[in-house]
Amino acid sequence: MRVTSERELETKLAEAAREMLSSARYHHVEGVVRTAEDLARRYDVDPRRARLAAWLHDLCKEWPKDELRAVLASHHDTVWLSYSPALWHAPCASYVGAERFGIDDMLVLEAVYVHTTGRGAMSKLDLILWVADYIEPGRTFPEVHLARKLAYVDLEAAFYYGVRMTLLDLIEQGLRVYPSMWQAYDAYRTKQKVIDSVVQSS
Ligand code: DGI
Ligand code: FE
Ligand code: FE
Repeated sequence: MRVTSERELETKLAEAAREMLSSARYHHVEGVVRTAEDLARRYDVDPRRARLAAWLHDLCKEWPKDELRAVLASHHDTVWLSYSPALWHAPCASYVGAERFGIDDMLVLEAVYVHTTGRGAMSKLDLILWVADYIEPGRTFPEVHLARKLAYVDLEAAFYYGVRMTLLDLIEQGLRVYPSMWQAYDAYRTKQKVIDSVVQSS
């Protein structure tokens, strides 16, 4: 059943994000919405889908661990619990999007589900959300300029660059890596040559 129009749904998600998130995090989400929409237009993906996924992606980011654990347990999706709690908000937001907001678009729900770790075979929408999350205007880490450039040259290369940087960080900190992030690294590592050529030409 179609509970609300698409515009109403977007308004509801934006309101929920404002209620559930700190203002800094809400600002980040707004940046992801704008960036995801822009990338969607550039790469011929439905911009409304990109906006919905972006509004939803961090909705559970500031929830208490117990609530996140309960959502995962109620979906028998407990493999996450042996990895860092920093990852749990992604699958939780996907479940909350379906249950509380009636979203039944699997492309949107899956993009939100994989927005932190990535996976071996990323859909175009998965890539757009992941990369928009990495390069939105509020991100200030030193490599973000190259990542932004890559995003408009080759979306998969930008994704690979972000995954590689994140992995290097995790390894340096001695943290556990979620398996689908390794799969993403493996699947997209041939994109290194695109990164090299963009670096050489700049
Ligand atoms: O929610 P955001 O801060 O906007 O961004 P995010 O959902 O991409 O990342 C959340 C954090 O999760 C980020 O600090 C990096 C970390 N992370 C990503 N993949 C893994 C991970 N942490 C661990 N321990 N293992 C992972 O595989
Ligand atoms: Fe996130
Ligand atoms: Fe985010």
